[in-house]
Amino acid sequence: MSTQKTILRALAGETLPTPPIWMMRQAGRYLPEYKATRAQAGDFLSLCYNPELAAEVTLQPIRRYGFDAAILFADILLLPQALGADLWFVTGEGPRLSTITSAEELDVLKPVTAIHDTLSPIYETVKILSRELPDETTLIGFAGAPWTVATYMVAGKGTPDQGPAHALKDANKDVFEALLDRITEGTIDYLSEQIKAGAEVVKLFDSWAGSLQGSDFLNYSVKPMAQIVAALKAKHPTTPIIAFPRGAGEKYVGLHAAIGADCIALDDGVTVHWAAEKVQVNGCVQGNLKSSHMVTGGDDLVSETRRIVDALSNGPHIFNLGHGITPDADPENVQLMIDTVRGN
Ligand code: 1CP
Repeated sequence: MSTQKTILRALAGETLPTPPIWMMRQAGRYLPEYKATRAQAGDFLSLCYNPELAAEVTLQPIRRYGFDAAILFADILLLPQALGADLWFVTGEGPRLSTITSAEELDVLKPVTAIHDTLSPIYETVKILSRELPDETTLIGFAGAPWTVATYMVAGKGTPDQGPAHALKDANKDVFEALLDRITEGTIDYLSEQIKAGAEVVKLFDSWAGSLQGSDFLNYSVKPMAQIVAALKAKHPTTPIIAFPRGAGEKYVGLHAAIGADCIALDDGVTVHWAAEKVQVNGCVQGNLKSSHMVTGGDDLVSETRRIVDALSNGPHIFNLGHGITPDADPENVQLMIDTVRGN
């Protein structure tokens, strides 16, 4: 039997009797111990840039639940900050950034080589984690995909329809594409440093891919992710990559090859049997359970979890939610999900 970590085996294409499991946003506000450490740090960004405390909150869900993977505690908006955007969080509302909507504003950004000045504490967190994680736990690094990061850099905040980024793309394509290129280049260097520091897998979050249609989806979601994957594979050929084009719908078909990813993460908008037939046939998949089950729990949680495990049991599968767990989730429901997956 292979001694390799279960997540790495699934990512290499192995079908396992029990899928390994981790959870998007597994370190977060649904956990009392997270809230305590965040209070100690002062605020969210201070927590992200404090390697000891960021490692601590990364480890909390591993200690509590024994997930098969830990995901580095950081945020996709740290790269824009490292590129020179102002970033702050408004309590109860979310992130705010200075906006980029013109060539002049784009010119103010720093060169990609400068990002490590800001991001070096993140690499330190990765180093601490690779020392402190249990032997069987895989360490996942991450970044936002260029389109999703651009939606925040253009609008200066989260938006329901990513309207400002679409407007810039349609009105000033050159500036929009130059911004995407800058983020793409920065993401390659950022993830490469995470891998050098000890990340064993990296994940690209394209949380807003679903608002791109037709050739825009190919040009602005798939293509930049494929560029990042190709550059990382050239430098780190053995590091598996997970891509999460949330909201891709029928466009999920063929993405393993189009992006070059070892695993495609599924949101909860696709039917699991459809995904088994159309997406998992091309490689490892992860995700699909509705995050709301972590709030409501009970028999529905158990039956939905079993349904996903069964439907994806004939190919490589990592169990996960279709999106991040929410602050109102009950930590006991997370345990129930894990017990159901592991058949305890
Ligand atoms: O108040 C708090 O403590 C902050 C809440 C929070 C947390 C816990 C934010 C603010 N970010 C994070 C951590 C985080 N973000 C992780 C850590 C690791 C883990 O999963 O445990 C990760 C992977 C992310 C990724 C992230 N940040 C994404 C992509 C995934 C997704 O959820 O779609 C996005 C879009 C962000 C931006 C962001 N950061 C925080 C918030 C509230 C948001 C969304 C803002 C919005 O669109 O309005």
